[in-house]
Amino acid sequence: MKDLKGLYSALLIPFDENGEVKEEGLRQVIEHNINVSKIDGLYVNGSSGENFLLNTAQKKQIFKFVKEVVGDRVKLIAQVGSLDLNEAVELAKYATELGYDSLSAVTPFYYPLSFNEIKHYYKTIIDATDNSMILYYIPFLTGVKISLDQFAELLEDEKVIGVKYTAADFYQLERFRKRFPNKLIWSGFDEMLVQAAITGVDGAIGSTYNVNGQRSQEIFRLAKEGKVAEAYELQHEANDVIEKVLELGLYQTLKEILKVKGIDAGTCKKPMKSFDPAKLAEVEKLVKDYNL
Ligand code: SI3
Repeated sequence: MKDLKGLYSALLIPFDENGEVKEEGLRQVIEHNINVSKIDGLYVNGSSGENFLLNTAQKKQIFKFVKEVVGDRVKLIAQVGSLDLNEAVELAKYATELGYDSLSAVTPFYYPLSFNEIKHYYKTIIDATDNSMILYYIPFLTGVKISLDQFAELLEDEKVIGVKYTAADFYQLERFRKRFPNKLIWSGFDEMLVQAAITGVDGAIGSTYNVNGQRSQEIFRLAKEGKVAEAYELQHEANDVIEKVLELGLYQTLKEILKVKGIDAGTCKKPMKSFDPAKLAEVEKLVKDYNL
């Protein structure tokens, strides 16, 4: 199996006003990620891909198109988690046949499911293919919390190679690292990359790496080498960017940054609102000031 460590962009997807995928724009976003952001891989159909607003055909269209454009140039992880377990299985098979390096699935959300139900969900997806699985843990959006012992149960399956951990619980992260030294952890909060790197994660997956990849690679490298003060200098810069992006609207503003750089990053899928054009000058200033 490929070494899946490293920094991944949670791929942004350009949409037109009707909510259809703009394939030529997507090609440009992918090329920017590979050639300019210098990421190690792409996390496809995650939160940043507005996945939970898409129908099955669109999810498949994106998996297929991304693989065609990327080939084997960078690593590819397919997020297939869905409240419709049949859809999750269908997508898992589809992405595996396309050659995705690993699957990932968000914890099932909305309905308060028992841990046994969550286990069954993962087992069903995992058993459908021979691909590996990365748990996608993002409790602030899903409302689903998993204890260390419950993680241990999910990780018993050898095909579960690790977790994409989007939580700021650094105590649990430390306990996880100590207890499962052979499993992989990708940090999910770009604004806490230094802290995650010091805690021993193997990589990171995030939305802002689409536009701030090289600086983030440097943060990760410096923190891993123990050059914490230097890493923090760059994290401060990254967090200036992230703070502004969150203020103006996360995915809309990341797309707007790409547009300022000449990339047709489209708009967000409704009901997400579009970028407010009155704020364009603020984005242009951000790109200039932080050399994005
Ligand atoms: O596509 C994805 O699944 C993600 O990008 C998850 C990732 O953890 C991002 N979280 C969300 C909700 O978008 C972060 O990269 C996040 O955008 C960033 O840290 C800014 O808060």
